[in-house]
This record gives sequence, structure tokens and C-alpha cells, in this order.
Amino acid sequence: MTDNDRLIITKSMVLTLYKMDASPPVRAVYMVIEKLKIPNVNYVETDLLADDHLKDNFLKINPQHTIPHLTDGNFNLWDSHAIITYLVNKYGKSNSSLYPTDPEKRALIDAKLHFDSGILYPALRENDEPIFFGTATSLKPEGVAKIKSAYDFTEKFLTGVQWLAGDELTLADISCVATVSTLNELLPIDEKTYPNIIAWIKRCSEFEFYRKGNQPGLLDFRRLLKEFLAR
Ligand SMILES: N[C@@H](CCC(=O)N[C@@H](CS)C(=O)NCC(=O)O)C(=O)O
Repeated sequence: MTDNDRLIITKSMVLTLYKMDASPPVRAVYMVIEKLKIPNVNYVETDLLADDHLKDNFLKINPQHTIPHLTDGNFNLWDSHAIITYLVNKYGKSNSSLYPTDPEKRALIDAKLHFDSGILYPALRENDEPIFFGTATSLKPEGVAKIKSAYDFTEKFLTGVQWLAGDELTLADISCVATVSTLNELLPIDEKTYPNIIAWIKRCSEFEFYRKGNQPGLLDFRRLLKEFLAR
């Protein structure tokens, strides 16, 4: 374990993650759990296709009914971006390179986390929700345009650099790669148009935290997508 991955283990640590592996924001949390090597997380399967997230027991802790949802003892938190920054702040080393405390470095990471929330993930949700909830069997032109625009920004951000925010891999890369690798399942990323994105995904995918935290759920997403498109 490197210094940056060092974990502060407290006796009171009881983490529970409500999850479904196909979900990209859930996978961002998995990757951070892997990277920080947080032990003994309880996982609660929350099948969106069976409306588990709309059941009373879940709505009581999360009125917004989204996964991932984390409970840490009596503390409840949802939104992957809030969760991953919380995990590093609470369980990572005090100045983890994943989310450094330097105000400028941290602000650049936050900007990309908001990019994921505001641009990448909405492009995914606008396109995959109609497929999974049975109102569409293909992508709509306006949906495709949103994905392309999201790819265009990402490609520019990665021009001449290896990582999305600063010189090292950070939470920005983990969060965005979960979404971009999933968008790639909906609209394959063309290597000629987007060479920087392809190289960045490859760089991320070489880490163990990606292989363990993202890859299996990404394959689940692929399988589900295929299944729903064939209906
Ligand atoms: N910005 C949120 C997005 C979470 C989200 O929308 N998750 C989807 C699954 S990928 C969900 O829970 N959908 C069910 C719903 O919104 O009712 C995050 O990063 O956690």
C-alpha cells in the first residue's frame, strides 16, 4: 500500500453501500473503495429495475432515491461525488493525491466532478433511461448530440495531459472514467476523433482498482443494454 492509499481505520467504521453494479456512479465509489483498500464494506443490492429504490425503507434514508447511497454508522450520504470525496477525507491519508488539500488542486478536481455531474452523467441518463424503462429502443439524435458534445469537452481537457486534473490520477479521473466508459457502450468512442479519451481510458483500465471496481459492472451494463435493446 502506498502512502497515498494509507487508510485510517477506526473502530466505529461500519460502511454500507446501496448499489447495483451496472450503475456508473456506484462503480466510481467501488473504485475509490478499492483504491483506499477500505475493508469490510457491506453491500446492499438495490435493483432499480425492480424498483428497490422506491421502497419505503430506502426512501426513509434517501428521499432522492438514487444509488450509490452510503451509510457510515448513523450518517447517510448520497451522490457519488459527495461519497468519494467523503471517503478520501475520512479514510484516506490527510493529503491524498486522489484529492489533495491544496485549494487550487482541489478546485480543479471539483470542477471535473461537477463536469461529470452536469455534463457527462446527464448525457448518459438521457440516453439509457428510455431504453431501460422501455420507452426507446435506440438513441435519439438529440441524445447522440449530447454524448458527442460531452466527448468533445473530454477530448479537449485531455489534450497534452495524462489526467483530467493535475499531474496525477485523482478522483476526477475515477469519477469521469466510470461515466465515459459507460457512454462508450451506448455510443462507441471513435479512436480517430477522440484519441486522447481512448488513451486515457486505457491508462485508467491498467490499474487494479479499475479492473476490480469498474470492469465487472461495465460488463453488466453491456449485458443489460443488449438485453433491453433486443426486447
Ligand atoms: N449524481 C448522482 C446520480 C445518481 C443516479 O442518478 N443514479 C441512478 C442509477 S445510475 C439512480 O439511482 N436512478 C434512480 C432514480 O433516480 O430514481 C450520483 O453521482 O450519485
